[in-house]
Amino acid sequence: MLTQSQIELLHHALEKSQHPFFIFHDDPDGLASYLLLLKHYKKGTGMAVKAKPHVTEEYCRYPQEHNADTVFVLDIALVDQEFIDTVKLPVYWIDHHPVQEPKRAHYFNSRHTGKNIPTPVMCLQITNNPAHVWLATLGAIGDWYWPAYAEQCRIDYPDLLPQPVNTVPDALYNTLMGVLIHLFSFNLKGTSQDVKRSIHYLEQIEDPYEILNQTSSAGSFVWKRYLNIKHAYDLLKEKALRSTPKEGLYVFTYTADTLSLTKDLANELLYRFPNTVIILGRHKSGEYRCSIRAPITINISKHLPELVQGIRAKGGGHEQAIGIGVHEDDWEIFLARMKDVVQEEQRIET
Ligand SMILES: [Mn+2]
Repeated sequence: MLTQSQIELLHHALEKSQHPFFIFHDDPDGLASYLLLLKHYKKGTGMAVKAKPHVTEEYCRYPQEHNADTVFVLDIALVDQEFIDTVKLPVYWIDHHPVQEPKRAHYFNSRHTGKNIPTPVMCLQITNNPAHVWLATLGAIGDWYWPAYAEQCRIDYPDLLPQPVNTVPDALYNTLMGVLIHLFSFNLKGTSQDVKRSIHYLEQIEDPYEILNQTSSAGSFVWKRYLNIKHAYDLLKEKALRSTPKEGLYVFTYTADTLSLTKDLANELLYRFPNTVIILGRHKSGEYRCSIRAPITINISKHLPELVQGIRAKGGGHEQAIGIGVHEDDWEIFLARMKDVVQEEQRIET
């Protein structure tokens, strides 16, 4: 969480800026963070960082093109020092990924207080706007975190998050709040042009029922895009569910050029197959781009060095979730190592 003085500092910076430029992670919590600040301060331009959450020097041109006077970086794990030095604007960076030590940037990371609290929770602290509690709840649950203010969201919108739902997976897969979270996620898929258009319409949404009941043209637009991508997602899920876990390990690979549904599907498969390590790989350009999910009893990132040693594979992540790219010719070696890891972990458990 942010301290009172950090809240005031960020609030003041957002008030003072005439043209803030927001750079945010292209996932539901990154997008919600951006929308919370944009809707409250009613100014600025936003840009989602696709693929890796990593801002490099090349990004300097975007705030410059928009005549921005301040840059706010939201929910992004890495910002190169070259970006901060070259952009020549004040940079405020709010995040919850592993702590960095940038120079000449105002850096806020909830992990400084020893807790991993997602970015939208901190953005709501800054705006303190009761009209947007639903949006901050969407962002937090979208990042697998149950915020205290979810109770306020229940009061504001009882059917989004009905009682007795009180866990993240239950909310994600069995409530209208979960539908909204997937809608945010799916609207961030596809070409940059598609994503830009979706963000443009989401910026206009004030009430979640505009989306769920399609009562505004902005709501109808993002709903339609959601249904389109959901169709592809459901087809893929149907195929994926034909595979079943073997000895605690589930593996499914697919081929797709433009649409990456791996992260979303890996999460859902872990929900459907608890106590299983999930490997979901998208085959593209000679490699398998994988999302790996592990149950709470297994720390999968600890095994990363032995999994990639000596083969063409690269990845990173945290205890229960990693992303990794594996060269197609090394795929079988990688899978064999995964089997060993899962077996070893099961031995420890029993
Ligand atoms: Mn994120």
